[in-house]
Amino acid sequence: MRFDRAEAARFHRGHGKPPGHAHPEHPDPAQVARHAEVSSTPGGPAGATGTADDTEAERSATGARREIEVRFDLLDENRRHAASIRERLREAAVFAVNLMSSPGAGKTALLEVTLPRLGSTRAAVLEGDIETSADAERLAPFGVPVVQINTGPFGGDCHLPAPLVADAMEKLPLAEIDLLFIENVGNLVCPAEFDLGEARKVVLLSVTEGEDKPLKYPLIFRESSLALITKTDLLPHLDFDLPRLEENLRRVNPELKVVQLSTRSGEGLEEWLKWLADERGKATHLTE
Ligand SMILES: Nc1nc2c(ncn2[C@@H]2O[C@H](COP(=O)(O)OP(=O)(O)OP(=O)(O)O)[C@@H](O)[C@H]2O)c(=O)[nH]1
Ligand SMILES: [Mg+2]
Repeated sequence: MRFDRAEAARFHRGHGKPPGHAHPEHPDPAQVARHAEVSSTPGGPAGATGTADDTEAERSATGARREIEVRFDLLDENRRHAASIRERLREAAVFAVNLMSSPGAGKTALLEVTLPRLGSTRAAVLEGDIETSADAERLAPFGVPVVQINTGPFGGDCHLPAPLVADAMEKLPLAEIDLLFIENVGNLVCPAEFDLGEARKVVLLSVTEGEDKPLKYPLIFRESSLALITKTDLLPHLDFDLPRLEENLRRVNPELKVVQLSTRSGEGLEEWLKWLADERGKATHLTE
């Protein structure tokens, strides 16, 4: 099995799966670890250094080569960083929530209405985007620590990887924070695969996106504890089948809690805030 550098880069950017991926939705690090081979020097016996599952045809096709074995496991590396983040959050008693959705479903808008309503709970935000600090600037007026993470300079990942989150956390006064929101890069696929050490994953789906999305992109709905159906103020203007969406959500994840929410009308805000407080309470209890 070969996993060349182009493929590795493509996978690292979140645009592909590692070759030989046994279960496309629940990557197993052991399955992901591969050998990268770099053919560079002619000469030497064909296939002399080939990996066990090389076919004879592959070996003769590539000819003799000097082989550099590069063992890597991107998901495993992510998992290690996530475990260390989780430990740092536990030690500092910080409850972290990873907000995930398609671009524009309303993650930053949710934070804009949430931050002023947290009472004595001390919040901070990590803002993930490929480019720009626009979302961090939107949250600046709320007076909470906000760190923008841009994945653009690191290959343009369409999700936040744990190593970047770990670095960004260094800039936060964790001892003075109770609740950390991580706004992931807008994408309904990649963020679901990368553990960030968070306590809860929350997926937002706006009513303009279509009721079929849980069936088409199931992983993010399976991984989440809560689904916020956003922009419900727009429902009167849309041909959107809310019961069908709820049924699709249940089919994909019967345990998923679902809250309808609008940052415009205020629908669902109290329920969202209650969920946050309840879940934080449970997590604190678990770590004591
Ligand atoms: N009508 C309506 N519009 C909303 C609501 N929430 C957000 N919006 C609008 O939807 C657009 C996108 O909202 P954002 O909060 O920027 O979405 P986002 O998920 O943070 O987007 P990215 O960070 O780019 O992924 C903005 O124009 C918001 O004003 C809502 O409840 N109702
Ligand atoms: Mg945003």
